[in-house]
Amino acid sequence: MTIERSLVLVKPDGFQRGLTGEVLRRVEAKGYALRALAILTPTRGMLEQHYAEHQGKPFYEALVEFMSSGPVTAAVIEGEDCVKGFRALAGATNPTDAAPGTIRGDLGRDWGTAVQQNIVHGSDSLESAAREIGIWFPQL
Ligand code: D4T
Repeated sequence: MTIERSLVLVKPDGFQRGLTGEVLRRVEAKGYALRALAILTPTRGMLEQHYAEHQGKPFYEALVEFMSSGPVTAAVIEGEDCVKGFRALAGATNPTDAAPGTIRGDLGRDWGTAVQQNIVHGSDSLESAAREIGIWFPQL
């Protein structure tokens, strides 16, 4: 097992609700290390790169608008199998379906918005993690 890195975002809804500390607490309590941390409001260009796979989907414009609506906390986390491990901590994409015990299951809900506001993002593969860390932390 090699040590992995993953990109975690506390999205604008989570940031605005003051949940950054709770998300980072869960990451650290799980045993993953924080390797980089930043608060920033992403540009449209960053989000177009980050969400390139979703371009053209019905929720794409609402997603980019939502993600650029305010500050986010971006983190690089590290640990064995942490890409899969953080996805498990985050829970299902739809917070209504997300299991209790997960970040989205415990802290998220459907707010009736055009795009799901589901508090966190976590890279979905090692390849995505490397690509996304390059977008959010080009200095690393
Ligand atoms: P992210 O990428 O933000 O960690 O979320 P997921 O990996 O769990 O989900 P995703 O990439 O498939 O979707 C990105 C983002 O778009 C929202 N979304 C997604 C939505 O509002 N409606 C949808 O039908 C889908 C598939 C939620 C997360």
